[in-house]
Amino acid sequence: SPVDFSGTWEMVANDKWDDYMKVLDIDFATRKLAGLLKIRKEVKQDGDSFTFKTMSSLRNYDLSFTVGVEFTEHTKGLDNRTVQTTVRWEGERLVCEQKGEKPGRGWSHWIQDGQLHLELTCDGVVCKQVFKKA
Ligand code: VL7
Repeated sequence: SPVDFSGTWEMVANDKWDDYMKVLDIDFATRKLAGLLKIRKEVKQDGDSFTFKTMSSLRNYDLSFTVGVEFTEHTKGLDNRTVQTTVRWEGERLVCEQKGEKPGRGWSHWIQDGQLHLELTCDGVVCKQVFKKA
């Protein structure tokens, strides 16, 4: 792929974050704390191999995967569910499907105007996050 997601990214926008957490059954107190977070991503890309580190003062979440290879993801420290995850290229977008208890769950990443965009989707809710290069 000609796209390179590598780098350290700082959140500049987070739309429908509370709705997304609600649909994942995150409790009120945790949602209020999570709503205050400045989330950062550290992304390492080597061909089709990726490591995403999502970091905040409340929780960190690490995910490594290879495009096209299904794996079992445990969303440890988040909603603590187990999903069957596959990430694919759709053009220059990285599109993830997380099959499990929650319908229509997944995410999509792309680069636009030098910023990292992320849509987190679950059961009809779409949370939109934007990150600038640190
Ligand atoms: C991961 C969180 C709400 C619990 C704490 C919030 C801590 C920081 O899947 C994700 O990223 C992908 C794509 O970049 C790579 O793994 C997003 C955050 C979803 C859902 C759960 C609220 C408590 C946020 C870790």
